[in-house]
Amino acid sequence: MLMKVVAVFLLVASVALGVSYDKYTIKILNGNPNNVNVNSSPFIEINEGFYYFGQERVNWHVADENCRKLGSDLVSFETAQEFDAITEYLKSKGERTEHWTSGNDLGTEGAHKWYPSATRININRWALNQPDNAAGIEHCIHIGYIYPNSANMEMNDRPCRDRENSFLKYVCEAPKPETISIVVWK
Ligand SMILES: [Ca+2]
Ligand SMILES: [Ca+2]
Repeated sequence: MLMKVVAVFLLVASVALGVSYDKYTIKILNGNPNNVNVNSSPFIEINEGFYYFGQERVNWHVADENCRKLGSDLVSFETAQEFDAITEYLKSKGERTEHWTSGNDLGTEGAHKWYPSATRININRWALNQPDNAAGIEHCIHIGYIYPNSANMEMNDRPCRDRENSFLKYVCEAPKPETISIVVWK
């Protein structure tokens, strides 16, 4: 009888020990909370996002290809704060030229979305009377000083390609970094 009790006790003890700790504990955090030194070149960190400013003047499709070659996409401004951070950066560099974003209504006329997330563009940073789909051929969105008297950079739709005003610089946005920490008992 005593032997049986001891055997049961040992069994319970071993089960208890077996679940008392995990050999590995994995934790995934957004961003780089421990400020680990990361080489993000050629992307520049602005407000916790990483961006590349393409200097060649190309049509929207080539700009999109160039960003994807870098493992990124044309920039999507999900928030007004992100838009303001990037335009402030360009301003600080004395940059007044126009840049392509990922925004377009190539899928459905009038339904302007960011690409490739297909989320509606809902920031209020359009230039006056834009997007106007002028001549029925403007389906890609860029930022710049749209009118001669524009005080700030704003958004406008333009022909994506094949027109003399379809060749612009561009902004790429890298995927958001995540930090994975692994705690190991050794
Ligand atoms: Ca973004
Ligand atoms: Ca327009």
